Amino acid sequence: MIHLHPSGKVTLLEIDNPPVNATSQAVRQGLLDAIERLDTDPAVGAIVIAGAGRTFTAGGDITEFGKPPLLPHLPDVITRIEACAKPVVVAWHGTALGGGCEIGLAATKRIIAPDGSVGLPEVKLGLMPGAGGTQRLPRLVGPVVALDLIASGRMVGAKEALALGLVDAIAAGNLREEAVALAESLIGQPPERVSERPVPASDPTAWEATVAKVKKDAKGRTAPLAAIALVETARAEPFAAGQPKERATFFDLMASPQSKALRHMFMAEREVARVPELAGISPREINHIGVIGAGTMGSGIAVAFLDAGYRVTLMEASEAALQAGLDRVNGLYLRSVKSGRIDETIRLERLSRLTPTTEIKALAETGLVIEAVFEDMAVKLDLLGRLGAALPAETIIATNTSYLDLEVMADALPHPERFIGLHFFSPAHVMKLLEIVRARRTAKEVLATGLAIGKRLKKIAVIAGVCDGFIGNRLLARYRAQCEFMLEEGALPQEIDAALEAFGFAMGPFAVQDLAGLDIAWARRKRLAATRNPAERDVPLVDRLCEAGRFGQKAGKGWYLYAEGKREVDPEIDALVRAHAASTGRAQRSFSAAEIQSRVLTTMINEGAKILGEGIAARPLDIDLVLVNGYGFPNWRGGPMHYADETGLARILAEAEAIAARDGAAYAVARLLRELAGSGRTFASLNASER
Ligand code: T1G
Repeated sequence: MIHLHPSGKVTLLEIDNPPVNATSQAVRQGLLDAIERLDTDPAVGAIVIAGAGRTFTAGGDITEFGKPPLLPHLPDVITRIEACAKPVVVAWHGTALGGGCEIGLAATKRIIAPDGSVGLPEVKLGLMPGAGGTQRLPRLVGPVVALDLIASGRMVGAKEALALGLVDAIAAGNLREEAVALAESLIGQPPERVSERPVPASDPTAWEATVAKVKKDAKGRTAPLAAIALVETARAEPFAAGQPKERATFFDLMASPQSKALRHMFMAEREVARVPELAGISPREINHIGVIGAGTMGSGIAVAFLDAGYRVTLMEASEAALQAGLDRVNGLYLRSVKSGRIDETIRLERLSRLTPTTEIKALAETGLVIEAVFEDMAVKLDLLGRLGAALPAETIIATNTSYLDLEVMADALPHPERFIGLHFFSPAHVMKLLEIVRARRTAKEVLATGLAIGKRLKKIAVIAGVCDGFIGNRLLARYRAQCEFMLEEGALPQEIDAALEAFGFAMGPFAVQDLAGLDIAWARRKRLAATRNPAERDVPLVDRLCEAGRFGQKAGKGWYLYAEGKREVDPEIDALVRAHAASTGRAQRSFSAAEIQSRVLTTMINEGAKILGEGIAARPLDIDLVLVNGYGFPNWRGGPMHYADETGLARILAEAEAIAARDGAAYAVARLLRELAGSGRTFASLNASER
């Protein structure tokens, strides 16, 4: 775990705990023992601490969290490092995160590799640094910068770290050799300790502005607010008084539901890629892909692939449509340059890998073709027939459909085992979620290739089976309908949106519909009208809105009025909703926010349980990832299935039974929910491989 490399009067202490040198119990013990030994060894004049492998350390071992803490505690180890009578230099490479950053803050000097980065990301796990970070960082870089870094959890690169005073030097060549030389130069000097420094004075306006920003960005999360209090403590009190407060906050947050949820998310994001049945199956190597359809979706997909280093052939039916698509792609890149995300050289390099075409045969040289044409089965079937004829038998063919039946599409293709769904979310180059839809005949190798592509695109790729709406849109359809049912029983759209926004959703469902455009839902309703089961509860309000030209934000009005982009409640909508509600003959009453939340969440959870029972999603964590990364579900609630466990399945079951009794067969209680609640088990117990 800890290796010692003596070099003259300097000893380099190396942390070696793959894959990311987390400060697990054995590392903490090893560090403590080594420091005590080196501190008293007369042959040693100074110490360097470095990390083996790809990174210095990613900090606290997340797999130990939530369990009884094991001795020695990291803060004590770090206090011992700082108390060392000899100079200690930390050599940061890769990522020095959390506890890894805190080790460095206790050193005499810090040196970083040019491509290294450093940060205190604990807030992303619903925590605060617990090993002195909140008390030492303000003393090193000032309270304003410290608060920004601690509350945002962002990592800073070497150059910024130097500019902020977070490091003393950037290595010009060999990091370890330069760290040893720096340590050597300090021998004999009494080590300067960060904890003994005063917190530098700060501009009150800048401080107030940073505090205000942190509060605004917190949006329901408690950890960022704790950052304000802890940096305030550092300003007001000596280190010895501040550290116990930091420690107490750390343990409070560790026990909080928010941190538990965020840790679940962290683990789920990594677990989702582990699909037991695909173990040992090698994905195909693909570097050149084709996209058909250069509308909003298609051009976003093309950009996502270009950004990840692929060659992309973009096809449209006509020159005019192709040009419009290219304009879209160019527009996205110009915006990225303007915002500083990429520079001109990168833009040109990415665009150089794009080949526009109107010829289907130009796609023959690609390894994967994604169709993103109009969402209409006849259009798709016609295209798939032509693709089947024009492409080699092994080319993987993917559809970006969000609702249509993949089995029907697969029938239109020779070699349907190469057919798969790659359901991107708009804007495709930004949104993290990718649903990978497996049809009945999809080959495992093709599925594994889909997952590998998702990883290269840096997306969270979740495998879903074929059903109407897959995982995300199927849940969405159900809970949206539930929101509309409440409109028939006395609630108003703004009340429902406010309740769900208070729960933590980025936007309420009616505001989201206005943003996306109501005509989409309307077109779908018209398409499904003929086959709709008349016994099923249905709310025709969207039809009324669209008939009145209220298509949402783009029309300046939908469920709300939009004056200069600002959302405003419209009395006309209140009247329309009330009149419709009265016409149903249902009893009218008012709804509390808690009631609205409970009904919507239960509907989501019940449908999630059905999806699990049917094998559409493999594990509850897959559903949690879809809702959080594609549908604005607050990550600090951990997704609907995690939330269900936290709420208690008995309570969820009772509400689900009430919904089923009122709203009919489509809302019947999921067998799995009944079974789990009945046997006192949780959804988490089905995340078998999650640690
Ligand atoms: N503990 C345990 N395992 C970890 C880990 C950690 N901190 N970080 C990563 N792993 C595992 C991860 O599960 C995966 O495992 C493998 O390493 C590679 O990770 C008092 C206590 C470091 C930027 O929040 O941000 O310090 O799936 O796939 O994309 O204040 O991991 O292979 O089995 O993510 O190259 C603060 C969290 C802790 C850092 C690397 N630290 N990690 O990203 O690889 S709180 C964090 C990351 C703290 C003190 C407290 C990233 C990464 P497997 P990966 P990557």
